[in-house]
Parts: sequence; structure tokens; C-alpha cells
Amino acid sequence: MDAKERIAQLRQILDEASYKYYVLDAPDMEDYTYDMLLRELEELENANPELITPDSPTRRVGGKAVSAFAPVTHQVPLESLQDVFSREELEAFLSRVGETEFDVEPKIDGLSVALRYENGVFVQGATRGDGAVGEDVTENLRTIRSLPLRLDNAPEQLVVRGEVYMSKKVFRELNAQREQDEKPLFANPRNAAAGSLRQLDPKICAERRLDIIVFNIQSAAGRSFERHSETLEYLSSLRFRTVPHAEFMTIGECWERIQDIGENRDQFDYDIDGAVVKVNSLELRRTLGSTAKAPRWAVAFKYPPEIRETRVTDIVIQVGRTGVLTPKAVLEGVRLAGTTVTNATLHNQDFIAQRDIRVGDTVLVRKAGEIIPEILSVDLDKRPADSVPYEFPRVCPECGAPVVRDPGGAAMRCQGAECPAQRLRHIVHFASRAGMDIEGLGTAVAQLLIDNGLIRNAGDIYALRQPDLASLPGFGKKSAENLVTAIDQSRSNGLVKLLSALGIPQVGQSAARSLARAFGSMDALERAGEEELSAVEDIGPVTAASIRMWLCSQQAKHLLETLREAGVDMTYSEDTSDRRFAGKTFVLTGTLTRYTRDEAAAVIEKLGGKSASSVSKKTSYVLAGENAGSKLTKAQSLGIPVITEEEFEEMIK
Ligand code: 0OX
Repeated sequence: MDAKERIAQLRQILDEASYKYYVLDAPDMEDYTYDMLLRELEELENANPELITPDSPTRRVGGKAVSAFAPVTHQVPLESLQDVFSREELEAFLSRVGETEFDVEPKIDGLSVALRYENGVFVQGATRGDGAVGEDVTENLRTIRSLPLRLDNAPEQLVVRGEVYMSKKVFRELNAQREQDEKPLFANPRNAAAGSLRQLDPKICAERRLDIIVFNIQSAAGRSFERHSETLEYLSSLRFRTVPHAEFMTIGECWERIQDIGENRDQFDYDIDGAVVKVNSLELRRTLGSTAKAPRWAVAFKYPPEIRETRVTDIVIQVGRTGVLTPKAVLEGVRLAGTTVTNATLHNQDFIAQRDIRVGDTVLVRKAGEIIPEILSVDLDKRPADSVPYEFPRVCPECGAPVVRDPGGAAMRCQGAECPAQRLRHIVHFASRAGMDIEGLGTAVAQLLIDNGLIRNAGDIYALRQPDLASLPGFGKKSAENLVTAIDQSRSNGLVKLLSALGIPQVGQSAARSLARAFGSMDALERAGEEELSAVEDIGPVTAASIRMWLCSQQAKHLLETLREAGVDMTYSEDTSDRRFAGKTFVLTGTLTRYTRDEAAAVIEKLGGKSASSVSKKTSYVLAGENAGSKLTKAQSLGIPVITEEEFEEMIK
């Protein structure tokens, strides 16, 4: 078999496997086998680039990024639907149309797109836009595994309309990952799908694992159909994933099906935002035609938001990775939007206080799609006589450390230096570049050490020995040795790095530097009162209070004791030999590429200079990175020398 034949064969096998996996949801090939065959195809295509075609399964990983989406005029407009909100409105629609067969489908809550196939090959896909003109998102659509890149026995020209969505499962996984990465969460699967489909780099879209379900033939050259249901069956035969559909004659039956879809919406792997009722006869559709806004032959039934009454049986607190205490209401289970709801978020202390939500209260709960259920109101008439207002805990339920409200925010945060809920984050921060700078001790390694019971807090790091590490998965003798050396070296980092590593709320690198310089040792700092602390340059009363609070806690005392015993240097020694910047004040602005601003400030201060945040006549230099804004303009107007990062490097050499 030559390369060309093998390529054709591999594509056939891989397409078949994808179809079974993504469309039929009935995989019959091991992932490993699939990956091996795909790799073989990639290699053959790399060796024979002239044989690469856009419909090859290798093209789904996301090709070149684009700078903008080109407009696409839809040959057949993508019409929108008229909404109905009650049985009466639905009946009015059905009787306007008259006696005929109706088709009922769930309304997938995603983004409508049109897919164009030429001679069975997917050539272009566009968003709905305003229905007349959309945007070319072909490369992003190509990454969707349930979208066939080529069709067998298809008409020369075929345009199909469908809905791109993110499955509820992928949505949950994506948000869980984003939470880990401390990235903003998507509000719902629809927003996540929209954000993904609008990525200019299709590689990002590929990672988002979108799905597509089709529900309409916009045009099919040379083919004619009598009924909508027939077109859906035809699309299935072309191996598209098609919308679930059922046909009915009477209002009662349609209504029953709509109710059934609503009550069982959790069975779908996508969120729905209604049900669509369509005239099945295509002939009748043509007679009915469309208004300016929507076809007269279809409506979307919108389910009322589901609200139910239930009882709060408990209020529990979860401690997040950043130490924030989030209250949650435990509820007597109620069926809502197809699932049994047993809890609702209470957001924070203020949310509970404003509504005076108490254990034992009867409440109204709402759930919409993937959104976490929420309490709408309390029925005061049903409040038990002996109920008491909820008291937010003053200590962390995980570790017993004091809980403090974020200055200026609503979040209540555990101050525990050794809180198990925050353990991983604390340790990773401790070892990070901004902290003790222990190379090789990132999130994955820290998690591994915790999971194997080798460390429980940052202090335990110093007790790690090479043989403990060498036996861990992913570690060898050499890497274990390297980590132990890096840990050893960090002992002599000094007070500045240590203070910023400890994760004291409000204390970052620059406050750490001021504190170290002012007190000279941890001992002296521990003895300092709030007043003494706030007398330090750059330390305000909030930070001073926060430091005092932290130092008082048992956990902090224990952690500092462990570090002391481990021989960690807790003193500050100013390197006074080189004070070339004495008397000079720098203002840093714009994006620096070689340092963070804190790092640059540390260098300046080490050399006897100062860094300030605003430009004045007293400023000696403005160090301007990229996209420097008003500070740069001000420096120029005051005639203050502006230096680049390169020039700065020269100055500190
Ligand atoms: C959906 C969906 C959307 C056909 C012409 C006007 C509306 N989101 O699931 N639209 C339609 O139908 C089009 N059907 C659907 N199932």
C-alpha cells in the first residue's frame, strides 16, 4: 500500500472511530489505538505534505490563528424564534397554524452556526450574527469532534444549521481547572462556548472541547424533502449529531412533550433554554412564511424559572484554597430543573445577614441551568419560634485560626499559617520566586509531598532528606539532590525573602523589605506593637493590624519555631558596600519584561535608592517599560530623565 492509500485508509478508520465516540456516544476503539493511528497519519502527512487536505482528522488540533473573523453573508438567513411563555400562548400559535403535525425539540442553549459543505467537504462555518451576516469561524469549528469534516454521498452544496455548545461536564471541568489556575470562572456553559468560539487562536478553542448538534437544512442542492423530521433523519444518515425530536398532532401531546423535556432537562448533556415547536410539513412552512422577525411556523416555549419551597436544615462553611470562608445552606432535597437540589450558595456573611437567613427557615430556591441554586427569600410566617440569627464563625472550621474580614471586601478569611485548606497554596507561595525562591518546588511537587505525608507546612520543607524524595514518582537521585540543595540554600535568604514567603495577609515583597529594614530581625518584629509597626514607612494601620494578628496566632508561632529550628536565617543584613543610587528616586511605569516591578524596586533599594509610585520634581529617573502611560507623559513634561530597561541594566551592572 502506498502513502496515499494508507492515508485514505487511516482517515477512514479515524473518522469512523470519532463518529462512534462523539456522535453515537458508543466508542469502540481504545484511546491509545486512536492516538497511535493519528500519529501514523500525522507522520505520513508530514512526509507527504501535498496529500494534506482540510478534511483530514489531523486538522482538528487548531491551525493558524487569525487576527479577525471575516464577515460571511448567509445565503439563507438564520432566522430567530418567536418566544411563548405559557400554555395559552402556545395554544394560540398552534391554532393559528391549524391542524397539522408538529415537531417538538429541546432548545439547546448555545450558539447558532451555519456549516457549508461542498462536495461533502466542510469548507466554511459562520456564526449567526444578526441572521443575515455572521462571522467566519471555520477554523474553530473544525476543532469540534462531533462536526463531520467530510460526508459520504452528500449533495454538491449543503448548508446545515446547528447549535454549538459546551457540555455540562466539560463546563464543570473547565471551571474547576480555571479555579485552580486562579482565572475568572465562566458564568454558564453558553458563555464558555461563546468565549471559546470567539478565540482567534483555534488551538485554544480545540482545548475547550465544544460540541455541535444540528437541527436544520438551510439548503441542499438537488434534494427535496417533505417533512422536517425527514431532513433530521437524513442529517443523521450523513453522520451529524441531530437534535432529539418527536412528532405530534394535538396540543395536549405537544404540551406533554414540552413538560417532559423541562422536567428531564438534566438528562441532556447540554443546558436547554426552552423547547421548540415546529410545523413538520415543509410545504405548509412555505405557505406560512415568515414575519420580519421570525418564521410563522415555529415558536420557542420558554420554561418559567423553576422556584420551589424548601427548608434550610443547616448552614455549613467551606474554606477555599485562598482561605475564604464560604457559607452554604443545606436544604431538604427538592426537585428543581431536573435535579434534586440539596444545597444553595449563601455567598458571604453579608448575604446571610441582609436576608436574615436562619437554620430552620422555609425558603424559596431557584435553579437555572448550570448555575448554583440560590435562595430568593425567606418565608417569615413559617419561621420556628425558637430560631436564632445565624452567627458567622469567628474561627476557621478547618484549623481553628481566627477569621478576619478582608479590608474593604465582604470575604471572611482564615488567618491560619498552617490551615489544611490552604496548605498547598501556602507552601507553593513560600517556595515561589517572590518567597524563598526554592527551585523545583512548584504546585505539582508540593502536592506530591503533601500527598505522601512528607510535609504539612512550609517549615517541614527543611526536614526533607534526599532518600525521602528519591523514592517518589517522578523523582530520581539527581533531582532529589537538586531539590535538597535548593532548600538548603534558601536557609540563608534572609529576612526580606522570608517575610514575603510567609504569606502574612497584606504583606508583599515591598512591605517585607520595609519591615526587614526597620526591625532587622524576626525577634524584633515579633516584639513590635501595632503602633511601632505602622510607624514604618509604607506600612499603614491595616497592614500593621494584620501583621500583629498573624504573629499572635498559635499556628504562626509554631511555623516560625519550626523555621528557626531548621536554621532559617531570620535576620536582615543590608549590603551597604554599593550605594550608587543613594539619594536617587526611581518611578517604575509600564510593563517591564525582565523584572517584575517589585524585583526592580528591590535592586534599586539594595543599591541605596528609593522607588516611588508617582512622578514629581523630586523624581530622579522614570524607568519606563512598554505601554507606559501618564507617568511617562508627566516625566517628559517635567523634564525628568526617562530610561529604558536596557539603560537601567547598564546602570546596575
Ligand atoms: C436549538 C434550536 C434553534 C429553525 C428556524 C428558526 C429556528 N437551539 O436547539 N433553532 C431551531 O430552529 C430554527 N431549532 C432548534 N432546535
